[in-house]
Amino acid sequence: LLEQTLVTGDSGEEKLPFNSCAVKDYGNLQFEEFADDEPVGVVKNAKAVGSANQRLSEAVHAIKKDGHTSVMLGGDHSLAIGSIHGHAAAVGELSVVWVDAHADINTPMTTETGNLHGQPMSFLLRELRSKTPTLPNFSWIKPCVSAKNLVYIGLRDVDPAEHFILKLLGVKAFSMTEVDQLGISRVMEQTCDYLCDKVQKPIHLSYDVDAVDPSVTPATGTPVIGGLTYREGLYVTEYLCQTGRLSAVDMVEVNPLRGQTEQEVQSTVGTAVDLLLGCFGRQREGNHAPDYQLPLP
Ligand code: B3U
Ligand code: MN
Ligand code: MN
Repeated sequence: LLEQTLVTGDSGEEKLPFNSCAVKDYGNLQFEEFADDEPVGVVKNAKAVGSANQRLSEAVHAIKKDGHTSVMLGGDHSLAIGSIHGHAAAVGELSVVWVDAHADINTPMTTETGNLHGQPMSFLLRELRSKTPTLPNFSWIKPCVSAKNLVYIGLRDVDPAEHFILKLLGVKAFSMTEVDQLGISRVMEQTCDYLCDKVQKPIHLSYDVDAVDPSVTPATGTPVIGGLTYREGLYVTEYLCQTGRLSAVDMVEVNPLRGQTEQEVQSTVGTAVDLLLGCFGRQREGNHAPDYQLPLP
C-alpha cells in the first residue's frame, strides 16, 4: 500500500469541522518503482522502501516546518521510518509512542520474514546503529530516536530477537499483559509520566491498527487475537491529545483489500477515522465551539 499513502497537514478533510481544525491535504506521494530490487539477504523491497521513505521524510519535514501537525495515512508500517525521520529533522528530540501488536524492531540481521514493516524501529534507534547494515537506498537515514524516549503499547506478537533487543535497551513496553494488569488509564498515565522530563518533547504517535483487536479492525495485514478494545484504542488517542504535545501521527496498516466483507472494511476504516478524531480533540462527552451561543426563544 505504499502508493496509497496520504500525507496531510492536519486531519481527515471532511471529518473535523466539529472543533474547527484547519486541514490541509498534502496529497498522495508518488513513489519510485525498482525493477532490480533484489532481496538483500532475506530482506525484501529494500530499494523501493528506502526511496519511498526518503520522499516521505522530506514531505513530513516540510509539513512540520509549515507549523502543522502531520498525519500520515498508510500503508505499510515501514513508512514510520520516513515519517519519524522527517519529524525529528524538523523538531529535534522527540518521544515516540508505538501502538502495535508487534514491536517492529527486527534488524535486517534478525528478521525471519524479510518484511521491512517488521523492522522500522531498528533503523531509527541510535542504540542499534552498529547492529544495522546499510541497505540500498537507506544511506540517507540518520538514527534520531533514543531508546529511553520510546514507549510501546499493545504488544502481543514479539519475536525472540525483538524481545532480546527490548530488554537489552531497557525499552518501556506495555504489552497486553500490562494493559490487562493496570488498565488502559494507568498505562497512559505511566506512559506520559515516563516520557515527561524537564524538556517537554513533541510526541510522535505511530498507530498500527492491528494493535486493536481483529474483531474491530480485521482489514489489516497481520491481525493478532487479543488486542485493545475499541474503547481502549480510543482512550490512547484521547489521552495523548490532551497532553497538547501530539506533533505527528501515523495511522497505518489499514488495508481494505484484506477485509473479507464490506462490513470488515467499514469497521476497520471507521475505527481508524475515530482514532484520528480522538487525536485531534473529539471527546466522547461531546464537543462545542468556543464561541457557541444558545439560540434565544
Ligand atoms: N515480527 C514479524 C511479524 C510482524 C511484524 N510486524 C508485522 N508482522 N506486521 C516480522 O515480520 O518481523
Ligand atoms: Mn506495525
Ligand atoms: Mn502490527
